[in-house]
Amino acid sequence: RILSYADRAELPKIHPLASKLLKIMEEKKSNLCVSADVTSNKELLQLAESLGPKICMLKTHCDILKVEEKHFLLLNNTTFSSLKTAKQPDGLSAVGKPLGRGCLLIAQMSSQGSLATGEYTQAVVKMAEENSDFVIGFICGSKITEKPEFLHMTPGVQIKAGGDLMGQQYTTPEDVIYNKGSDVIIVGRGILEASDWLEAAESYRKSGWDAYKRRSGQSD
Ligand code: UP6
Repeated sequence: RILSYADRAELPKIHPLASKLLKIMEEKKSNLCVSADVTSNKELLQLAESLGPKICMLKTHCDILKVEEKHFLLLNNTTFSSLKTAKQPDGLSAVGKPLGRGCLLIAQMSSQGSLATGEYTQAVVKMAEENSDFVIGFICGSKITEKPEFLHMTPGVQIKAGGDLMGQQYTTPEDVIYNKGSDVIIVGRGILEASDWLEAAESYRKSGWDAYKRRSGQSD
């Protein structure tokens, strides 16, 4: 039997942020991260407010936000990536750790023809293992390390498998969590393009959670 999210939250070597996320997942019965790819701050706040109860994490794309109503520009200062980070993620860690932050490394991508495969992916896993006091996991398509301290988070998820015109490839929550052994599904348009956000989020939450229960051999 595999370790539950709750078990993993208590691992002796777990990063506090990973532990926090795993506990949230267990408490809210949600392994759903919504990708808030919206361009208005109002919509972003609405999303957070309405879908908050269904999600374990909200992923933002602050650089696409247009703050138009009040007539000012938005300067998106992503503290970590704006620092000198030649020796990633060592440089990040020095700044992020004291702030209680953690980082996810992109190990694989969901887009067609992605070059983030094979040796690159392996090098990323190694980098994570060597920096486990700061790296909490990966953006990836499937489980890439057996170390239960690391979180696997997967984009390119829709209830119906398929793709878009820009090369995005979709697999289902069931496939990602049950077959590929990932921990979190990252869903954007599957929810944002639905007529009812809340209903869509609930259906993704349920699929993701059911798949996790099935994987971990628990029935509820
Ligand atoms: N994302 C991917 N694939 C990756 C990494 N990141 O799709 O390999 C991001 C996208 C988008 C979200 O930039 O913000 O995850 C997926 O959105 P979607 O569900 O609407 O395709």
